[in-house]
Amino acid sequence: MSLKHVLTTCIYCGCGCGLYLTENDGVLTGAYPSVKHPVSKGSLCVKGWNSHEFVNHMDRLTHPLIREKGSFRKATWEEAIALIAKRFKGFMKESGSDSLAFLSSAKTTNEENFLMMKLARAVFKTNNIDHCARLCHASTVAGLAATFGSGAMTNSINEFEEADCFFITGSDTTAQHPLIGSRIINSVLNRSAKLIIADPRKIELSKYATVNLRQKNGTDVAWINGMMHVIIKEGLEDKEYIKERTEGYEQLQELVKKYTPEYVEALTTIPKEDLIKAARIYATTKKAMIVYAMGITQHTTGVDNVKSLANLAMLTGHVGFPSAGVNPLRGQNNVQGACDLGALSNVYSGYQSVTDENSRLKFEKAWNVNGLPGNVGLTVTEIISALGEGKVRGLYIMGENPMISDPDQNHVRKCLEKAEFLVVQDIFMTDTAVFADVILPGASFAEKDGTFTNTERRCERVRKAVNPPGEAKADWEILCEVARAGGYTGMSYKHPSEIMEEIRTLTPIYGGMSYERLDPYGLQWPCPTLEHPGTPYLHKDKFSKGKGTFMPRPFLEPKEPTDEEFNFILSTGRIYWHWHTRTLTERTSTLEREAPAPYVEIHPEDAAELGIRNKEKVRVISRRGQIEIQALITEKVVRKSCFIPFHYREAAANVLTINAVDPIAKIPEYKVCAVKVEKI
Ligand SMILES: Nc1nc2c(c(=O)[nH]1)N[C@H]1C(S)=C(S)[C@@H](COP(=O)(O)OP(=O)(O)OC[C@H]3O[C@@H](n4cnc5c(=O)[nH]c(N)nc54)[C@H](O)[C@@H]3O)O[C@H]1N2
Ligand SMILES: Nc1nc2c(c(=O)[nH]1)N[C@H]1C(S)=C(S)[C@@H](COP(=O)(O)OP(=O)(O)OC[C@H]3O[C@@H](n4cnc5c(=O)[nH]c(N)nc54)[C@H](O)[C@@H]3O)O[C@H]1N2
Ligand code: SF4
Ligand SMILES: [Mo]
Repeated sequence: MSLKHVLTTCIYCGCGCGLYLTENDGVLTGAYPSVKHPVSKGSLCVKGWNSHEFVNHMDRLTHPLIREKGSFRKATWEEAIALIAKRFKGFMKESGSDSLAFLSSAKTTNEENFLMMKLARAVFKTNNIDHCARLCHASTVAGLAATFGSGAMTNSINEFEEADCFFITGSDTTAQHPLIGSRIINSVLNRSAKLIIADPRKIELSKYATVNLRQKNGTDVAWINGMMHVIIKEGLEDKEYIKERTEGYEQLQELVKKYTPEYVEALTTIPKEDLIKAARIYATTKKAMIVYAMGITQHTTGVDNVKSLANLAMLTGHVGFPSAGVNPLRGQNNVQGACDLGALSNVYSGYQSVTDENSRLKFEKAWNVNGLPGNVGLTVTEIISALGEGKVRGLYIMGENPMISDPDQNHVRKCLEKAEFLVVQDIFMTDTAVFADVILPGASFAEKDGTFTNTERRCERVRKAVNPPGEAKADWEILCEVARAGGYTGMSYKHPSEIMEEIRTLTPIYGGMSYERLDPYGLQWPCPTLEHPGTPYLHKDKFSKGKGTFMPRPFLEPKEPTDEEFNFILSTGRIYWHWHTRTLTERTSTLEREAPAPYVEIHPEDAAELGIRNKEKVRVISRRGQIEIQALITEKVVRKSCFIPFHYREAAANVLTINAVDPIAKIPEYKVCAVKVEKI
């Protein structure tokens, strides 16, 4: 008997902690933190410590399954792959390539995301490929690319240890990015760093805050413009920085004129004294970091929100230095990587546009194909709707669970029911997989080699510790088999390191990332050559696009404001213990024990008015559906608003949410819709 210790990267959040998996006799027995790893430094959150448990679970998919006469039967790999190739080729012939669509996965490796987009584009000739970043940081990718030239976190996680001011908005950091949250608390307690929080809900960090702005949900552009109004009025802007490094300042000055603290208070409920205080602290602290996540991005004005934060940072000269910048915290373990590797409807790997002829020619040559499509493809929610309309006839989903994670579940169910041919490749039987025609069993993160890229752009190794169960195979191997069955000979690799060699030659920001160099703790992009040391912070001396561009935006209301009947604002999000659609965490005993059931947070005065007691079941109703759910009476939420974690199928928040999207980023408005709450 001998215990093996395998250094790898956590499967859960974008912090990208380094951890060791322990293996004994072919079974995973535990996980513990790497002490030398730059992010984990000897710590993990509870999900990391328990990340081995679901891998061993008896519910794992172990064989390919094919639907026959309404139920699933075991199939061989040859049968399943041949069926997929035959149906997909058939649709292509009858209805054209854009009758196919592919959902890739931020849970899988960089190499697998690269192959998924190669499969969609080179083999099946469609740009209908997307993944959960669309539901998450699509607003960031669009908003920061337009203002700064790069849609990624500007700084590194360890720079949080040196910052003097954190301005956190729409991020429940200690719950969702625990190893970043703890650095923030340390800086506040040990170094007296200032902490400004702008969040409608009370979060764990609120109790450490210098200023708490509790804005009305969906009013972010208004108060950010208000802060800029105060900064300009008080002469706190960085005039030299604006002149040297930016363009478009006059338009910004003009637009923010009307956002006086009084006007902003009327729109957002933020007391004007607090807005002024926050503006002064942020503008006058040099090492100031803006930190944000879904509270900013998941709106029909998501891109406007992001642009407004970028404007604020440029106005005060707080970008392009260590511990100063704009930091969108990326959520999934590899959502940064899935975007970098081109699992998006408009770009190849490295954000090279599909509409640019030179990029197309470059990839055609490398992949030895003709006629790569030049039209931008459909995005996640568009793909699901097109499936319902019969415009998409074949859909291939790898490692996503839209039945629980997409907005407006009744709509999603109808579309999945109508699917002509659906392939789901996952490690468990999901709420989406039950609609599939073919189910393919994938290997989990502990059962394959590859890389993940974390939120600070650090590409790091994932290493195989055990064999996959039954006949399950690594996603990259499955994708190669589908490509070959589809008649394409350019997708054969012996090991993921060979896929990375192809990625390196086609993707300038990953140019220097060979597997040898990624040992032991990875490299941060841009890393263009084999000699380049990687880049801890972006926009040093100049922005990626040259001059930073101010993009002033006026405040617009959310799509579905409250009215007399639907008089509560519903906001949805997550909790510390669970992961998204719960496929992994409901199979991890410690996590499930701590948070076994869904709930809706309601303010005590609203509960009293409705005659609702704590833990009583209530009905929450929107224009799209209704759920019955336990009430949690708490002052965490403000009056006439409620919050539901979206993890639980038993009372799925997405039955209620609205499928309204940002016009540019196509991200759904998960953070605001109108509901009513009823006593049962
Ligand atoms: N434990 C755990 N951790 C996770 C995840 C998980 O499922 N579980 N998921 C990962 C993923 S993919 C992501 S994207 C991240 C998300 O991480 P976060 O964005 O931190 O998580 P959320 O709970 O979605 O929302 C964050 C905050 O937005 C606030 N908010 C709501 N409405 C508004 C608004 O109108 N304006 C502003 N400014 N704020 C608002 C909410 O009150 C909440 O505190 O977490 C990652 N980490
Ligand atoms: N109401 C509401 N809805 C939301 C949000 C919200 O705030 N509110 N947030 C949105 C956001 S930010 C996100 S990121 C999405 C997340 O939405 P999804 O990506 O759909 O959620 P996950 O549960 O993470 O799904 C990942 C799937 O991958 C599978 N998996 C894990 N490892 C592997 C592997 O190695 N191979 C394969 N093939 N499969 C694997 C898991 O079992 C799971 O089924 O949800 C969005 N939905
Ligand atoms: S902080 Fe994130 S990466 Fe680190 S152990 Fe927890 S879930 Fe894993
Ligand atoms: Mo996300």
